[in-house]
Amino acid sequence: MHEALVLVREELGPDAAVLHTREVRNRWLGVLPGRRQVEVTASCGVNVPSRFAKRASAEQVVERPVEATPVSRTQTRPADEAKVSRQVQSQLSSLQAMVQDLCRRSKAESNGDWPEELFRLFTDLLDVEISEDLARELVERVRSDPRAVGLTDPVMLKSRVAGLIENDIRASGPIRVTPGRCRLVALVGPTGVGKTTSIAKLAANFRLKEKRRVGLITVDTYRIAAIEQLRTYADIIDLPMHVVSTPREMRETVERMSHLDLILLDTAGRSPKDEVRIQELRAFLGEAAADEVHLVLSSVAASRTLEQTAERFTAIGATSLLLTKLDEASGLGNVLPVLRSSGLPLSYLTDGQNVPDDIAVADAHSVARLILQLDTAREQRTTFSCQQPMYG
Ligand SMILES: Nc1nc2c(ncn2[C@@H]2O[C@H](COP(=O)(O)OP(=O)(O)O)[C@@H](O)[C@H]2O)c(=O)[nH]1
Ligand SMILES: [Mg+2]
Repeated sequence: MHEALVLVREELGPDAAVLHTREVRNRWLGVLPGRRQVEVTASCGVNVPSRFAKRASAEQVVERPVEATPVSRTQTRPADEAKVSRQVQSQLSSLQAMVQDLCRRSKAESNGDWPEELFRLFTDLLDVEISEDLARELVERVRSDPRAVGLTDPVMLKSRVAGLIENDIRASGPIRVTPGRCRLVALVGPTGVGKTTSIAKLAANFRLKEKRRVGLITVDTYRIAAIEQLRTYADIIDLPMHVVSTPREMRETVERMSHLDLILLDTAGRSPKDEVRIQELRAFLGEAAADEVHLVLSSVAASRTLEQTAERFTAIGATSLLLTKLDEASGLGNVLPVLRSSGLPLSYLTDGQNVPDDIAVADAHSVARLILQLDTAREQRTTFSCQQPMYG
């Protein structure tokens, strides 16, 4: 080894990096021990700490020099390095995936005596981003469900879970507009979740398809662009629109618009952690005497964030949840906890930026299947679809 390393240093210089060494033992006639050989693969181009940087310590490592014949001396070129690096990267990625899968499986297997089909169900639930605890709870509930006894088909089992989820969540149905009775609906929530876009979708549907008299109010005076955004929609859909900057103005404006069938109130995005702004919003909502306050949540947010946000906005009067950006979410299991724990029913779902098309009334049956990505011929629910009509 010592000799081989000296050869490497001579040939590739002191900065060469040893990539690989191995001892090769030839056998004579296939049985008798032959000469010991070492194979050293080194490069002066690959960027790993050089073993020759500290001469003394490198030599200390070689305690017992043996008769050695270097059988391989490899010098890599930059093109080779890129190739090697790509190979290493792809091997690392597949290793990572393998480890993750193993971790999942070992977690599943630590769940007592689940038969194979229930392990599979468990990992299917994890795949749609349902948390481990919740997935375990759902699997246990399926196991103790008399109607699931003997079921082994993965789709049928998922279908049973869909039934459980469907029972756990509530839907409010569409906004019920009665001509001549002004209904005021506010959309609240964090910034950038799609409040204004959803207002435009709702306004366009109620105005253009349902022929209701609709008006818009915005209290989002923090950004000029926000007012312009809503005004553009109001102009296109041909709706009256008012900007309100104080709670007092709110009351007057609502009174002035009370001849309409529906007033949609757009609000500025509020961080659930910003207590002052949240209280300010509460004052506006109080003056508006909103009939419905839809908390708009992005389905790409983390589960815990969704729960905390819902808790904060429920305290200031949110009455339902409107989930946006379903098209951007890789799995919807993260929304399940907030649907179960907030106590708020789901009103609408949105799945894109197109006004007025990408919105639908939520119903528990479809939402449960969307969460589970049940898209089988038997279930026949491959696409984003809702059972209910848009209007009340
Ligand atoms: N992909 C996707 N984008 C959406 C959806 N809803 C709204 N957006 C986009 O999200 C961004 C913020 O929307 P906006 O209505 O201004 O959010 P606001 O700050 O809550 O009023 C805009 O680019 C919208 O087009 C949706 O359902 N899916
Ligand atoms: Mg907005």
